Amino acid sequence: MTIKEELIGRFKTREARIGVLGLGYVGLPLAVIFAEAGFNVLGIDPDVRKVESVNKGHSYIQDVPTDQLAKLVKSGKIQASADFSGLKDMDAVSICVPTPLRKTGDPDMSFILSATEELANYMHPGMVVVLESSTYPGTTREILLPKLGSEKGLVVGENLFLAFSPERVDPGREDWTTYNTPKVVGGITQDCCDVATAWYEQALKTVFTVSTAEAAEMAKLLENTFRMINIGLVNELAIMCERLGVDVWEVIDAAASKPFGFMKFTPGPGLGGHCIPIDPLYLSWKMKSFNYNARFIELASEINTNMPRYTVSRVMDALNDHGKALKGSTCLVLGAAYKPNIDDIRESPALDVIGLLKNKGAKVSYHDPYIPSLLTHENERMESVPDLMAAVREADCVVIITNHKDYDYPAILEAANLVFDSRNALGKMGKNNPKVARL
Ligand code: SAJ
Repeated sequence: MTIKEELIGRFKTREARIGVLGLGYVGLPLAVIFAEAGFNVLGIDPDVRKVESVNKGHSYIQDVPTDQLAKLVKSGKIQASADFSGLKDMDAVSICVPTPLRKTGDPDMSFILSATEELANYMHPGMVVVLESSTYPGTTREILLPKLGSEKGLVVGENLFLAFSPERVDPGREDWTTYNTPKVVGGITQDCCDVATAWYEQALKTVFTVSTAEAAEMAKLLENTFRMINIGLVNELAIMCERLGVDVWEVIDAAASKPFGFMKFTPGPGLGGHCIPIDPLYLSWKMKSFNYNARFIELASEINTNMPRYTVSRVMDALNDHGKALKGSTCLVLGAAYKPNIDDIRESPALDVIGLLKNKGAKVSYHDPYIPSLLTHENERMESVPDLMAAVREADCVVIITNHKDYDYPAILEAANLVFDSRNALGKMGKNNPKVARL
């Protein structure tokens, strides 16, 4: 029996020991899904608070119910540690670490590098490693393969199996979950792909295989670049419609009535989250090393990055139309999370809008039912206002940035002096309403 056959057999009997490196919004759900499939899972994370929380059976991830985690921890199916040495007993390891941008806008590979270097200390023949972090094409082959393979005396495709499988977690979504979202897998070799697929198929509903790790890395970047560019398109359309005196929301709804050949995106105050504004820049950065300028990505990024400033200029216009200067006016920002109905504020355009409003001399407060407090880009701590309706009544302008479903928009509109609605949260109530300006 070859090492490949033996390893695949251990996945089928659930004897294989699974390691998940990184217990964030991708890693913890993945650890749970492997444990639910019957594997013993060791979660590794340098953040001891996460480790302690998991070992207490307490979930800190919106998509992982605490009772589900507690049951798996109690039964011994899941345990967590901040000590990487547990990896020496693992047969299979998924790496789910962040891939942010540096301040310079270049990829920050430090998390992948440190995870790989730690894992390299514990590599042994007969291991499969799958990288899940969104990254530029070539990362698995150029960074992980040497450090986990040749430098450790292992031969990829024979006693080391290495693959890439992009995470597709959409925090807060209930229809598409870690289990039922099709999972793309691409290996350094076909045998690598076979082993990684055999592993993932034990726990996930559908695995979609591609011929190389690069194809899998690129598929993920296409998914998110597609979104970023189309959001940039509708953001520019909003700017054009305002110049033309046309209602961009009406135009988009009309275009979306086309049952084929169109996909609806909506404009907003900017692009938030840890995927969409960032992943495409990993691709444009990589292409620079091929002396290729990814113009669509650069242009869309420029438009999206400018939307907070454009939004503030429109708030200024709205106040002006009501005989008020932005300077000295009270602005209440409604919704700080980067998208509706979640508690994640990473890269949220609300932070940019708050900073820009303050720079213009406005007195700014915010409310968000999911974000009790936040740290502004200027490192100022702000708390969500305790009495929403009082704040609405007192504000010279309510600025809707994130359209959480929790808000009573008719009541807010009734109580407000003026509303700038950057998300069409008010819908028809906001159209041709003298108290409402819209993106
Ligand atoms: N946004 C717009 N207009 C739109 C859609 C989004 O302005 O039409 C803004 C959002 O407000 C947010 C940002 O873009 O600030 C990103 O929104 P998103 O809906 O793309 O949500 P994300 O960042 O959580 O993206 C995730 C991604 N999932 C993964 O990377 C695994 C993405 O691939 C998913 O397609 C997306 O969720 C989804 O469909 O919800």
